[in-house]
Amino acid sequence: MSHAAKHVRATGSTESPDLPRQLGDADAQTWRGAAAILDANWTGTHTVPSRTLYPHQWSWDAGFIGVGLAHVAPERAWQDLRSLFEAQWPDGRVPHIVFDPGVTERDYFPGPSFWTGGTPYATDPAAQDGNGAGPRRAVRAPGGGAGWPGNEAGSGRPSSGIVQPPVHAVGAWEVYRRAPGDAAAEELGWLYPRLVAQQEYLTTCRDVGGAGLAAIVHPWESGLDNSPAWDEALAAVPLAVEVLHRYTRRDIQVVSSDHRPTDDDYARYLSIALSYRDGGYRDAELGARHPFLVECPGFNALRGLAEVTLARIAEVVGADPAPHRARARDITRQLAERLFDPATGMFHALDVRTGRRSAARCVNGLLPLVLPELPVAQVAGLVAAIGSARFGIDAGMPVPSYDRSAADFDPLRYWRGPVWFNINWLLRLGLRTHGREQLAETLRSALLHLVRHSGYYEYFHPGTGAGIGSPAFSWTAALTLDLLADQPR
Ligand code: 2M8
Repeated sequence: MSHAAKHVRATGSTESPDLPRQLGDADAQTWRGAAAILDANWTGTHTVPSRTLYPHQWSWDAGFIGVGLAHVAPERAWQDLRSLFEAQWPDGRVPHIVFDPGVTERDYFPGPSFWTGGTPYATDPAAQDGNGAGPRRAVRAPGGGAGWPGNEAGSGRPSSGIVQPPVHAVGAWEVYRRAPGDAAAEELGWLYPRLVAQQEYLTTCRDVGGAGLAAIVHPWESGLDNSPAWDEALAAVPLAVEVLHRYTRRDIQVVSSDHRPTDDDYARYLSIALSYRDGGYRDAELGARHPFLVECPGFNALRGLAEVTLARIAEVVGADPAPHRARARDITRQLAERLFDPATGMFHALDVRTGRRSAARCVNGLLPLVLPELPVAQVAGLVAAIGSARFGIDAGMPVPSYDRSAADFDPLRYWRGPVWFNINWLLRLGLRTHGREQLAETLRSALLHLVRHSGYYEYFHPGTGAGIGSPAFSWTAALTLDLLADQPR
């Protein structure tokens, strides 16, 4: 029996005792399929996004996975979040990947040796490429969780040095809300100071532009890795294709290269990451030395939503909610003043190095809808954009990752057109926050239609709805559970 299967038996979640009563037979089957994927992707300590493409733990994936596990295995959701936050760095950053020492360097690139610049822990003696081979030795990324109170020894797992959108407060809150009680309150109490430190890091160390918005130092930090939102800023990064001679891409060995970033883009991704790494992952004076610094509307909207949610969590754990409310208000105001374009009715990424906003209409520009105090006129602009032919859900398809009418809209390539479940889940939350129940329900039905017909894929073709990328994808399965549980009454 596999390790995952053993654990499933131990936690007993496969039979879905929490199957919502109101589900018909077809929905019950969709529910069981989703729960089984979360079981299969559970390693015993954390959930991987996908067994084929992403064999480690990813930061924002863990937040969305928590939302789904809340329905079928809340104790596993807490363990998953703990496992991620045990790798939090002393400066508060939560790394975008926490590596599983049981997985070889060959199984994912860029792996630990890339991020640490050290000797990899690869146990595969055949791994002799630039991805790193060497003596069997564990390395730990700077920080590695060591030094956090109560976690002095660190997680013992190496990590990357960049971050992802902070959706963990939302994930934790959903787990608590769906299955409250003393044990859940205790878990929230453990997480709360860590979530606060994560926000503190983003607010202080990443305010490179000086206006109160956090800058991302790599497209991967946005979670929308290959979005056209980064094209302009990325084009200014010197292209050094030689970097691809030193490293071997793993992604295009697993899925079609037509669906993934081009080699030129990938070379730039690597050189930006190497620049940050070689600067010791320090954030001081980034403006003077780092080649990519962008204020992303999606990232900052989720940072604001985290503060809104931390205010709720603070009330449960006996902390003061007021500073969180104030910070959520500040972030909302700064986003509204700095990244909104009245001409397009949506938000756009801003290149801190040039002060220019990207003209591209990308789905991260719709995400500020999750903020409850967004000015009414901006809410109206976003709702109009969501309903327009550019992003419209009239055709029965959820919102694509990029403007359908753009000349370079690409229905297959990663974040440049396809439909993503997590983003649409957030948009539905935003629509509900602003009382657009009918549109929210249209979106919920369209999302469920996709998984019923195509399966629980990583992303979907925005025309045909066909599944693309990795099958049996954790956040798609997790959020499916949440959408099924959340039937309108
Ligand atoms: C994708 O990103 C990773 C790098 O972090 C990759 O392409 O290898 C993105 O879709 C990201 O948002 C996601 O968290 C990750 C794992 O699902 O995959």
